[in-house]
Amino acid sequence: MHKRMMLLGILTVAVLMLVWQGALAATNFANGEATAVATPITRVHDPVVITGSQLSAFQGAPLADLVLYAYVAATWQAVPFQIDEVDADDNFVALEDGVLDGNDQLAFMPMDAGGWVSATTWVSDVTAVAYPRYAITVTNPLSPTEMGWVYLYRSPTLPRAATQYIAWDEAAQMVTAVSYTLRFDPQNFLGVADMTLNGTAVDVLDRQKLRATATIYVGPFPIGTQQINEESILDFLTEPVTITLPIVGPVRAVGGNVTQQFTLYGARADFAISIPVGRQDVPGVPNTSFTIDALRSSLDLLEPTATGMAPTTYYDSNTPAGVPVDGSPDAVPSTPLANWQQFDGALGGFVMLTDIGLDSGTVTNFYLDNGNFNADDTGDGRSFGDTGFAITDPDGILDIWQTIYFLRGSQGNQGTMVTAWAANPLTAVTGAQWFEGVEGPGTAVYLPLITIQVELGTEKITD
Ligand SMILES: [Ca+2]
Ligand SMILES: [Ca+2]
Ligand SMILES: [Ca+2]
Ligand SMILES: [Ca+2]
Repeated sequence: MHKRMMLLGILTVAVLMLVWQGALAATNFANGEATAVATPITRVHDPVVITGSQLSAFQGAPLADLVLYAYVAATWQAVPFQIDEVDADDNFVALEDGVLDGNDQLAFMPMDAGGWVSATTWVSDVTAVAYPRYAITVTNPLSPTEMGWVYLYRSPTLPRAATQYIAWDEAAQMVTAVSYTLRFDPQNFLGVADMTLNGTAVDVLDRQKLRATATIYVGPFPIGTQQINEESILDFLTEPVTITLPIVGPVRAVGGNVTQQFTLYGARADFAISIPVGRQDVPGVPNTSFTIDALRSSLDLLEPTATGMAPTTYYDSNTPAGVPVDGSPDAVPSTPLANWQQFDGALGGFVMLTDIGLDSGTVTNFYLDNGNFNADDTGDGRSFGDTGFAITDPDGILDIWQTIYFLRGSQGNQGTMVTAWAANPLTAVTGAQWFEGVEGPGTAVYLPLITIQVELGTEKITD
């Protein structure tokens, strides 16, 4: 009985909201605006990604003819966006066929979304009005009153946005994004060499460090162990480790190959690496094989007092109060596995989320803060909050997914919030519309869909 009453209450509020939404739209119509404004979306790190299958009216359209706009302060504004082609093997490619199909991806940033406009308010462009457009409703599931709208038009003549959130210099092996730069040094070692934060010029990172212990076998017999680091691993790799990013901006840079994938945004970087760690033949050496017994990947800062990052604090899901990154050792637990790790310094910081897939093996947290010089170490020979993960006795295929969210400085512990961002991507609903009130499929249900989505997200209804 109580349940039914609650359900009735939900339906009543939903219907009331439909009426209210209709009244709002009508009022704006009377003022000649035909627009509505929601609470703007406050998230700036995560993109909105829509697949071509959500844009069925544009299937087969030349990608060069599609252009994204938002209605902001009563003006149509071009929105930075890109449509990346994905081939039948799910790989991002610089050029597939140049036309939209189901698995191609439209990407843009939520803070570029604008207000809602009625289906009769269009850009002033002769070509655009001859085709349908897509109204795309973006919602922040962490705060569902935060909504925004963008409109995807088909027109080769509508101007494109000039803003770039990311740029890649292949010769310098350096990505320059809104909130960070990363430089790689493939001639000398594997991994990230330099990192700057929030428009400052100073490198805050000593380098990414790799450590591995391998056992070498001749036939079935172990003949010794070999220590490998981010420098010596170059001797074992037959492929060059120079990074190519065939897809670059304005919203993201995407690249990689079967074993490693990069997706870099203005304030977020995603890495995915897949490598075999079971027993393997040593290339070019008959009857010889090796196993990986231990593996570590970590990011080691430069001394914070020297880079201007001091005070820098390290946090992780086991260490919520934080410890100072000052070269003096700290008590940071190696277990249980931390689902996030964070640096917070004066110039900025980042939260690193790591997910590891392995057939067998033991994964632990790695953290080392020790400013004493160690002649056996690489880089500057000292460790300032050297942070990452370590694996012992791995077997099978090792899959590593890492996402780094770059933050402003002196924010304190942001781990829970960033973890929630990663777990709750922005959602997008698409609806095709036709000019001059010509209603195609989707238009008729567009408004009610939005309204119901708004309502189901509010506290009042679920209470
Ligand atoms: Ca395509
Ligand atoms: Ca460096
Ligand atoms: Ca310390
Ligand atoms: Ca160091």
